[in-house]
Amino acid sequence: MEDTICAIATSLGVGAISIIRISGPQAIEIVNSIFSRDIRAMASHTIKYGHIVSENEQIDEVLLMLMKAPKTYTKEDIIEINCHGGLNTTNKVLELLLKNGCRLAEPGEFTKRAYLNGRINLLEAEAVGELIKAKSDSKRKLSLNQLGGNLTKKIVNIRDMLLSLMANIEVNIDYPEYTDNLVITKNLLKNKLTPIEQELKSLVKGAKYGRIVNNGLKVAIVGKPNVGKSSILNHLLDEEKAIVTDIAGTTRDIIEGTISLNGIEVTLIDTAGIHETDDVVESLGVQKSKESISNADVVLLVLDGAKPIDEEDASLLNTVPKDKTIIFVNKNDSLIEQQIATDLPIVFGNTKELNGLDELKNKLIEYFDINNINKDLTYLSNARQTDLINKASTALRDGLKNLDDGIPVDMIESNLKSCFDYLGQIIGDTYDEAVIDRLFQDFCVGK
Ligand SMILES: Nc1nc2c(ncn2[C@@H]2O[C@H](COP(=O)(O)OP(=O)(O)OP(=O)(O)O)[C@@H](O)[C@H]2O)c(=O)[nH]1
Ligand SMILES: [Mg+2]
Repeated sequence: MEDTICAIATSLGVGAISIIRISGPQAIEIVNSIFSRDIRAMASHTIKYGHIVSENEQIDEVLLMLMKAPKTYTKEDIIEINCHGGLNTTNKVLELLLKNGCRLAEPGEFTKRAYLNGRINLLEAEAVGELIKAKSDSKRKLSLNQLGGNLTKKIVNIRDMLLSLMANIEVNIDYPEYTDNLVITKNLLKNKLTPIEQELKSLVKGAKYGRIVNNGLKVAIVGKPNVGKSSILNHLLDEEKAIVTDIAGTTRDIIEGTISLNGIEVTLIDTAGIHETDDVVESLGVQKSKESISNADVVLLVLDGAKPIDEEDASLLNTVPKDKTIIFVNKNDSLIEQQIATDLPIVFGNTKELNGLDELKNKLIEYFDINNINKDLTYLSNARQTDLINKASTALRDGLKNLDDGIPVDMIESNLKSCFDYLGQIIGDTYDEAVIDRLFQDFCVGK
């Protein structure tokens, strides 16, 4: 971090203004050497008008913003040069900075410095990256809330409670003769850990919600041929995306489309009808349909309501994963009386009179608790955070279980320590350099 880094912070292309950002100990000195006015005595958080010059040639007319350490994004001296937009001018100013001692910043390096200098924690740094990429209101709010600090506060509070319990247990071990210290008994520890377990559980549940907001949901539409899978896809998308005919085996490959359910991105995946076939192309399609079942968040198993359940339907009803399947009995415009023996959620409808499709959407909203997801939007979200909160929660649960199994209080401390460490990794209090490097590589240059 002794280097002074620079990068174009705005997207490169023809535009009114481009911003070049410089951060580091030599920022003022380097910019001073290419600016028409002396900025060494310039007050912090002010703007100066002038020209970028190289060997007496004016390169551009600019506004220069100076922010002196430590009240800056990186906690280092930062200068932002507002130059005219466009490739040539912007690149020329950047080249001059590089020639005069700056190094080109790596992706996310400004935010990495903000984190390493203690301006933001790792959770907040990740939120910055997500905020820039956010393409929907929900994603934007999720990132903004992570940046807002409430989650950090929750995690810091839990860690403080764990730390004070661990310290108290240590004191009990090291100074058993001091009777005025609070003695952590099994019951006392259980009473203290139970609310923490609840809090961790809610963070784990929140992380599931956060993942849904960030990654959306995948719904695989499966069933035997000709039951109306592609018709359902088309109607849900409100677009003639897939070919529909009365010939069984019309769809041979995966066809995808995306809808928004109360702000959550839902990818609908139409698949080839699953059945035994000798046709090479069709059987490859069937293979893909089966893969879609394993990759989906929910499987929509479509049955033909106009015909009795046959062996192929029965076999599918048996093989679909019970924990993530909804049944849609299609063609109820010509429904025959029949009983479908299943405990799975079931919706009846058809694509001719457009019956049951709204109910199906509501079922999906209910199934994934989408209305509740949207209420709060203060969740951990990415895979790293989810993995760590799961581990933290498991460590604490293990501690409580060990207590119940009669393991002495002082031996529970290692469970508490694991929980404490996993939570620390979420906010980057303890960190692994490789993880940090990988994390910032996903950022754009200039952030
Ligand atoms: N009566 C009636 N016919 C329907 C309904 N939905 C689809 N169909 C008809 O059923 C036939 C098959 O529809 P598709 O949507 O192509 O069925 P699929 O499940 O995608 O078929 P494959 O791609 O071959 O697996 C077409 O002739 C549709 O018009 C419905 O709700 N009622
Ligand atoms: Mg089809």
